[in-house]
Amino acid sequence: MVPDFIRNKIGINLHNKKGHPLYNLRKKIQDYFHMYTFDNLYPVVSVEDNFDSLLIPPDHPSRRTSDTFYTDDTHVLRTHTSAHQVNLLRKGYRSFLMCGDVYRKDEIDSTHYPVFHQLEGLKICRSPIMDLHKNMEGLLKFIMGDAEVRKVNSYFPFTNPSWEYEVLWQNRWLEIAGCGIIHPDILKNLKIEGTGWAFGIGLERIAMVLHQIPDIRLFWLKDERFLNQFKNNYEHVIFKEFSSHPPCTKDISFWTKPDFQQTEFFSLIREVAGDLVEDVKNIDTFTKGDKTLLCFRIVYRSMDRTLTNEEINEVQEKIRKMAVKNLNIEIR
Ligand code: FA5
Ligand code: MG
Repeated sequence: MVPDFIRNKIGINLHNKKGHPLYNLRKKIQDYFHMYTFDNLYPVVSVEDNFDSLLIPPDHPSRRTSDTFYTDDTHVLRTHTSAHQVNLLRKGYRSFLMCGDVYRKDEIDSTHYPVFHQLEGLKICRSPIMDLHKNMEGLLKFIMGDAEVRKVNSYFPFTNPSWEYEVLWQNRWLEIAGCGIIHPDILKNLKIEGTGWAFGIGLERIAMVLHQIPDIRLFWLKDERFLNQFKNNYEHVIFKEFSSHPPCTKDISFWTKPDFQQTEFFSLIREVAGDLVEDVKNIDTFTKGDKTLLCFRIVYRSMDRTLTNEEINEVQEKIRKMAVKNLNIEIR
């Protein structure tokens, strides 16, 4: 089910906190679109809303318990704001924005966090392909100025065609938004005539590029040294590092069976280590028969103090024990 570390994030709503960089950013996006914004939709939604209504097939990997937090058999913590598309269309809305916290079992590194925020837009209109790209390009210029962005072909079950926008950041392309033309079957099921577009933006990713924020965990800090930097004149703020503490690195190796799901292991690490973990990488893989030996390198670093080796050994030991108990693995 849902670990406390995740459950405790429900209701925090960083996107609604005045002066927070995610709030500032979503206001700026609202200024561009002038569309009504739903910003208080509850993040526990039905499997039907999150997946079925969006034509996501029954065997799609994103539905697995290793990727999605289920609160019971028929409900999940929404994995994207798209979960509300069909209900809002059914209620008669034809052009709107939605903004909210979304939840996924995902990688652990500086640009991935199990809770993040999306801003989604949807519009029923004619010539949606032209209108979509005019809006996406206009929006990205409006919020990111001269940052280098590119559009690549992509795939989502609920849009066709689909694209992703990426931005050049620290010498690599970082995904910032998915978008496309609403799948005709979605509109047909709702008996809506016409065409339209939809997009979903990752707010943290854009804010990181805008303010040069190096780690996605920083958004969750209640530290005034973080928050005060964005309170006034946030637009051109370049984040100033206020504390930098040394990392502590530990490796863990274990034998897995074919049922092993990496995201499940990452989620367990977050549950035990919380925000102390900065990065996890699979650094070695060795297969023998139906067993695979995996080695992961875990980088721990606190954002507000120096960690002791003893403290991290304890955390590491807890991860080891819990992994043995819950994941059908064998420590080497
Ligand atoms: C979606 O979630 C689609 N619902 C977007 C969409 C909406 C497509 C409407 C078409 C129509 P995706 O899984 O790519 O797509 O996520 C969208 C954005 O969320 C990504 O581009 C990225 O900026 C951000 N994102 C994804 N995973 C994470 C994560 N773990 N941490 C932070 N940001 C993330
Ligand atoms: Mg994507």
